[in-house]
Amino acid sequence: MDLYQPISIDAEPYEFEFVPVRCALLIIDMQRDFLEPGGFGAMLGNDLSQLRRTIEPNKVLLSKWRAAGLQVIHTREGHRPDLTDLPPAKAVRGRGKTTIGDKGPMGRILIRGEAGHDIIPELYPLPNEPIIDKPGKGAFFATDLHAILQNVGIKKLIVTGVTTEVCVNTTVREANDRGYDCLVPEDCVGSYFPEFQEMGLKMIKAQGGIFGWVSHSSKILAALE
Ligand code: TIU
Repeated sequence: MDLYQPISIDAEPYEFEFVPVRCALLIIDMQRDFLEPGGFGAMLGNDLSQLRRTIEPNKVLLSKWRAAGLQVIHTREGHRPDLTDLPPAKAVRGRGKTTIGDKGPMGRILIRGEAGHDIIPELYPLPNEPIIDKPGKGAFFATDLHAILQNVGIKKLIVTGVTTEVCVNTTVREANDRGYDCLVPEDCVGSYFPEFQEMGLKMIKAQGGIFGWVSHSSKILAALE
């Protein structure tokens, strides 16, 4: 297939069109701290299995996207070891006994350089794939993501990762306001809460695609054949 020609895939609320070389796969926060026991997600009392089902479809999509030679970008939520980029409000939110920066089974919770902060081995970035370290929920806040997308000529995003209603939704909304069209494959995003998974996706595609499009990774894979 010609990666410079527009392709169209089935999506809601209507078909999503993109030129492959102008579209990046943006994988949000597939970190051990969210997907493995002992991390931030578990510390908040969440059921990790709801997120782990996204690993396999992300793996397949990532491998296909890489094989086509297309742009991949990863994000990680986390903070500097000295915590100077951690808003005090975020540090105390939830009134938990353990908080961001405290020692957990995978090192200091959500701190850059610690084992738990890193991306799960199944989706580990290649050296040529930018990793955006973000202190917030949205991937554009206090990062160079927008500059990178502009520099490499990206106009549209396929956004996957965790969690659907938190970092994925925040990032899609930020991207939408900056002029990017976003497609979210529903099997590649996960929430700890099934009702938020459903509503998080509905909110994106409602009102004619107010924030973006929703589809399934099988549609993207088929289009790349
Ligand atoms: N707690 C929760 O659902 N999510 C986060 O804290 N971060 C992301 O979504 N990555």
